[in-house]
Amino acid sequence: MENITKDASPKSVNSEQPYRTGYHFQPLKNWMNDPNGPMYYKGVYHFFYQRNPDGATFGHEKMVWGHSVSKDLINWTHLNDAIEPSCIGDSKSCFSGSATILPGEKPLMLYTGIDGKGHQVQNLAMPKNLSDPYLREWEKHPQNPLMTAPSGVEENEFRDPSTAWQGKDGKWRVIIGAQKGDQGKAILYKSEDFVNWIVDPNPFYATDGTGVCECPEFFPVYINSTNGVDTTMENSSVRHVLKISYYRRHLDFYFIGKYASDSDQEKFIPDAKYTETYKDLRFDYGLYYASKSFFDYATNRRILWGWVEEHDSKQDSIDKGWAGLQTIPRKIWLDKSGKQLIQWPIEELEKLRDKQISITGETLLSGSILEVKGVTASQADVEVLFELPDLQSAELLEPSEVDPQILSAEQYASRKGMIGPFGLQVLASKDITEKTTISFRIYRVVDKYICLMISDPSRSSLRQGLTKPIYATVFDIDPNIKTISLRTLIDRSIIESFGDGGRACITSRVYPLLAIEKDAHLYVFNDGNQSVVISQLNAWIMKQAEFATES
Ligand code: DQQ
Repeated sequence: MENITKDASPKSVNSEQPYRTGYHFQPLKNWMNDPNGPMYYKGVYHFFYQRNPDGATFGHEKMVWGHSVSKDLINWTHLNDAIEPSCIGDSKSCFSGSATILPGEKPLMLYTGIDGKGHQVQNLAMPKNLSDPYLREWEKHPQNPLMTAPSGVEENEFRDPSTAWQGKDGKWRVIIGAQKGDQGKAILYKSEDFVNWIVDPNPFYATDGTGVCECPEFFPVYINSTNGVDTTMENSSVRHVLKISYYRRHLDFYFIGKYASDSDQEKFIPDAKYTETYKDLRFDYGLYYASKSFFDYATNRRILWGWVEEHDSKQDSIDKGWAGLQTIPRKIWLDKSGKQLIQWPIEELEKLRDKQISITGETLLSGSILEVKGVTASQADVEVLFELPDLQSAELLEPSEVDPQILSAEQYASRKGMIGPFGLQVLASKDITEKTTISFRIYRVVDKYICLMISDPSRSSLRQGLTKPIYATVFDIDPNIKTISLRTLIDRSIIESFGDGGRACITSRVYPLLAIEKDAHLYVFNDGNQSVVISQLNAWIMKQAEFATES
């Protein structure tokens, strides 16, 4: 790489900026939101993202696409902005979009522009020089905008083209998020040449009462493999996933189902409808939005990115000079049950694992707390396998009580549990006045067992003025289960937790006052009546990822 400067020494950045992360993706400064157009091209991973070039808050009328490249999805070089307002289709902003790699290794970007009237329209951008693996320069198609809001779609609620796929008839398809009245929809367009697009009169997917569907995604997953698959694949070896970011709830939901491509009305038929209850499937039950995945054909993985916003104030963002993080890229695949996706941090992250502390076969009696000593726990990767007691002793719940919202509320959480809560206390101060708790608690419901997983930052900071919601989810567990795993990625102001091998994920943002740098501690605890055993715990201090800037 020529003309690369390493960004300011991490130490100095972090002592003034305790909440800047050590290994999660961040630009040098300013506001960042949605991941855009991630892809692999000629040996290089590309990551684009929504960015305000002028400041640390969302840039109404001036959003651009930031651009960074990497060989391993962990260490990054920031390049110049890739897509900025420059044509009639995007004079007021370049909003989110996706990459499609056409046959012959030709990457194209479909993205939303805000035009001079403030309307949302869809544009095409192409790399200027395909022999540059960094794809530093992008140009706009002269016919932009290629799509304006069709009838039945509001002009201000028409955005975020997905990655396109090719149907059996050879035509390209793309879905775009939209709204009419209170109905949210993903509308389908088709094209023979990627430039002239024709809207399908029937929505590909629609939900009443949801408001606009942002950042829709549509991709296949193998039924019997953890490998990823190209977006165009359509045969009996795959099922399809539709992801919608519902603006009104500011949450990402996904649906597994059937791509009815042969019927008169080409559409997606989900196995389970959106219910607006805890039963809806989500990639992450914490702070997480506008996610975007891509098929990494170099390693045959589908990799998912997600935006994690701030939970301190707007003024804090201005003072910090930045806002917004991305999760660690996660490999995703269909669970053997076919009923949900599984997620796991990409294995490249493990290169950053440094000093390791292990605990094996330690019993955690009721009410015990054990410090994991020797690990600077402000930047760590922790994996624990808990051995469970006999499940028969689990508390009984009525089916009507099975709701993570109810179970994580004070009234239930304050009751002493039988099996759990047990788990980790992370980014904790020495005296534990500050801590974020990630816990499991097992219940019996009629003839099955469920696990409640909670990420609770309510005591994460002595600072005032922070938003500290308790996040929770429940999932069924096998009645013969003997162990349950928890992996937590701790990185100064972000905590990403993966329960039961990636079946349930929860991300939180925290801003401790005491538990920073060397003063961040890590504990394992058990508050349930029954003992649990730490079958195996491994905690690694995480090295700093490299972030460089090309000048
Ligand atoms: N963010 C983008 C929009 C998208 C929203 C603008 C989702 O394109 O709908 O920054 O966070």
